[in-house]
Amino acid sequence: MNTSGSPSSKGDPAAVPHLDVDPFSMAFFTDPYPTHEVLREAGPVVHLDKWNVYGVARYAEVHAVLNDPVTFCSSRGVGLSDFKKEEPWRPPSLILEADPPAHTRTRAALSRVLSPTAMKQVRDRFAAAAEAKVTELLDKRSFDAIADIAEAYPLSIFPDALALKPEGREHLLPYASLVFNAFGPPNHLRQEAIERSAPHQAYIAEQCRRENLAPGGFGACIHAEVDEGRITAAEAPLLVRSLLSAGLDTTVNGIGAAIYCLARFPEQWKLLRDDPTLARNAFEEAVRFESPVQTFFRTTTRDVELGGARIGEGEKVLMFLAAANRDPRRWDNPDSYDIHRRTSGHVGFGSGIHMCVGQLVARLEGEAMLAALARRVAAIEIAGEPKRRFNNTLRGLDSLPVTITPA
Ligand code: 4IA
Repeated sequence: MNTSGSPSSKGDPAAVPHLDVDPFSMAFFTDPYPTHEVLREAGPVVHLDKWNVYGVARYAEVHAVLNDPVTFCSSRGVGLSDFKKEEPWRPPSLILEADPPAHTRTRAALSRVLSPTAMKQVRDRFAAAAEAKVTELLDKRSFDAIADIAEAYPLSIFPDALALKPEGREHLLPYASLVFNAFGPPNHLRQEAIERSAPHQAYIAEQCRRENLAPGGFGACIHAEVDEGRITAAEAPLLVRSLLSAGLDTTVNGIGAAIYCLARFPEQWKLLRDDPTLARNAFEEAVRFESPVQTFFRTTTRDVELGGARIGEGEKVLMFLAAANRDPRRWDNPDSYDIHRRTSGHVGFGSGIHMCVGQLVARLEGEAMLAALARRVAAIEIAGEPKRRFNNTLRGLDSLPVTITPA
């Protein structure tokens, strides 16, 4: 500390600006972008008094926190709640809410299950389902792009890719919505979701059991890791739970984001139509531009200096992935959706040891759907008022009425 009374010299920790913004309020969700700019411009590290947490919204600091998992740990939870001080609402995830060395083994198991080799097994099915969906929608012409594409397409392939039983699948999206609301503070979104959670939790726990996962699916593949001695029989159901928690609502909002972008920016739609091989990058750019997973926390394991600011041990640090993905310090024209952009380095899938283990599945779904649309649809027009869906972590729409024209 500077105890001499002289002006702070280089090397002294900088004062951290205290802000009274609530990044979990409905006003913020409605239009987060002006506040993202306030957060980035206030300094490399800010303090959010409303929830008594630090925040980082610039690319450099978000990237730095994600890539120092020893100092900024996950095992105390990646939501506001500190598992060292509060009982988690469900048993912690063995991958998301774990640190090395425990994390390393569970991560390796899910990486094998969701590997490039595993993608070859599902690729043709994902593509055929996207084609079938587009055929059905070309017949309808006017529909809701959220319910009828962003939700319907992943629901038509992902539960089957896991080889879940057909019964009870209506619990999948409500359970995921609960998981993502639960990372937030104890606002009405979190509290109401947890109050109504019992039937969804019961469904999920049951489907995670080995006998409820048909051979050949991702679920059975996770349980097969037990036979290889790489995870224990007790760990397997919880790792299946991770896929059920993180594998559906994320791609729903990713695909929803891509369609919303392509409907709003017709010149980008035209570029995709002219070259459908751009589908994969158009999806990736939508993940950067909309950042379906908006925020995540870490917890400090020691006193640390970050961006010139001092943060004590045991503090929660909120990472604004969406603000980092539009930081003008890192991106040219950050607020433009540009399907030709070099998207690599975006933090929409995170970064470092926890970077999305399902990213190949997500990209495969996004690419398959956008490529099928690009080949067979001439135009996507917004045909009614888009309605936002409010969630403490996920950004996306509840409804997007569109009309499509056949190619
Ligand atoms: C889990 C960050 C988000 C995509 C996520 C949510 C839940 C889990 C993992 C990741 O339950 O393991």
